Amino acid sequence: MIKTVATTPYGDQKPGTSGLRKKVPVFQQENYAQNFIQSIFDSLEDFQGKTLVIGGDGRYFNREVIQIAIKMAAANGFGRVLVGRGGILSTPAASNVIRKYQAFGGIVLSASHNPGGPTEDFGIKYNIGNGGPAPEKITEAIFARTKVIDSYKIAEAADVNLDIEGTHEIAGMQVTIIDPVSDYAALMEELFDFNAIRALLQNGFRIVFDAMSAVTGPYAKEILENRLGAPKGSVLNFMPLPDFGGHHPDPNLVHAKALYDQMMGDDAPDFGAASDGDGDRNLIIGRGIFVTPSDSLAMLAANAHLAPGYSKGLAGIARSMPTSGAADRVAEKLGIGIYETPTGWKFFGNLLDAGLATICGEESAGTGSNHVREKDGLWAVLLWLNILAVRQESVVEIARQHWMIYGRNYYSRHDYEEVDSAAANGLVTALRDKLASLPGTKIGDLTVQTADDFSYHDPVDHSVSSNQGIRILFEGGSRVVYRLSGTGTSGATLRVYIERFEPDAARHDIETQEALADLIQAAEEIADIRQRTGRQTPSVIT
Ligand code: G16
Repeated sequence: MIKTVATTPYGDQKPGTSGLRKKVPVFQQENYAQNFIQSIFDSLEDFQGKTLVIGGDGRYFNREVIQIAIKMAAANGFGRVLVGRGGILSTPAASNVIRKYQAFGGIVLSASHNPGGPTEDFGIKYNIGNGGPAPEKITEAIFARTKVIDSYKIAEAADVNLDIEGTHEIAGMQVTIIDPVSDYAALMEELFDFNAIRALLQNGFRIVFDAMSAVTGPYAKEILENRLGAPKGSVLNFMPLPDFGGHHPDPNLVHAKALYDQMMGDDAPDFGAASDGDGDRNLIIGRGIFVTPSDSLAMLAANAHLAPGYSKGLAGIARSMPTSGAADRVAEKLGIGIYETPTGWKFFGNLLDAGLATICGEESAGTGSNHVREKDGLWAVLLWLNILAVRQESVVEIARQHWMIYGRNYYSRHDYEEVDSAAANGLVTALRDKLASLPGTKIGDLTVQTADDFSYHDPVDHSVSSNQGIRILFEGGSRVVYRLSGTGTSGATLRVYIERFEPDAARHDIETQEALADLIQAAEEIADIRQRTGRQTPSVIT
């Protein structure tokens, strides 16, 4: 039986950088999730009888929304839904399932690296048939629909048992519960030389992977321990928990500090890594060295040909604007294209589909390739391991040689979290207002060369995305970028990205904050951060 339920719109369902993210109690309001899901379906065309993929990162409220989404998909005319067992699908695995089974699209339930639990974060994101996040044209249509929606359709049926693989029927629609891991693990085996990695691990190379009680646990156990033979216990916190064990599943130096300390300590393993809530981010730490995400992108791109899946070379590299220019130097040396996009993985989709880029990456701990249309945490770990297995050198040796060849981009991001929204918007407006007057300004030894608000012209569909971040470029190539996060769920988060290029190998050993000290000071002076935000220091430095 299909029911049409009357509803009234909510005014705050605007998708951010990556879908709609709100606190759980917001999502628990009457019809809140239903309104958004119906608005997604109302913004799509020609999906009758087709397949929809549904899965999430296992966080609190995941199972409830999955049941709602299944019943609404049936009522709206989908022919089949594929759901990960236990409601689990990591974001890259969901992307793979959409592509492999030629689904019409997918609903991914996650708030990524944000905490989970009854008062923490939840999210809903729609992915299109290429497996990637919906482009702005669709997210804007969804938002427009949420503002006027007056009813939704749902099948009246019992809940589906999500924990047993098999096929059921709801209102004429097939519901198939699939193993969330096997398709993804098979794809990784195609891309990487598992024999070489297995041999590396058998020869005493020690790894530790922290799944942060989030979605990558089952994937990492199967791939790293079962298939590649890493000793049991190499994967930590491998049970996905609805509240991530009370932790913040963000693989950065603050929230994965225990891993960092272990990797910097005596008797550290050779390689440490972590992934986030939904499995698309990665943290890479070699013994005694943290590899910044921007450097990791550049190093992976420079060495990708050592893995079977990339042995023919790369078509191009894409990075988000705030990501450091380290990858640009690799692209230049390889003689391939480099693309600079706004923050948000959705902007890479067109470049990947058009075959312009093979590898993409972001400063926000995301790296991925054309194997799916999402960033992919375990993929980055496996590509690193494949490179390490072939080169037979340590992470620190590979990093040092890389800097020697290409120079080093010192890089840091300073986040001011949960700042008053009006104050944060005021800071950005004031910056925008003075952009034209900044060139030529001297701050200490630095001189502003150019200043603008980044606008992206998509080379494939020619769409334009404006106001994507304020860039201050100094003479000599150093840079400060300011933007407001599009993924936070309370107040505003100001991100300040600071970068200095250092070609001289004799100066590659400076502590990062020290190497950037004058730029950090300039960033403060230009934007008046302390006074406008009331914060003396950033809440997170990565
Ligand atoms: C999402 C996006 C990324 C973006 C990141 C941070 O990642 O997919 O492209 O870099 O948010 O965005 P912001 O700086 O606006 O907070 P995730 O891992 O949260 O899905």
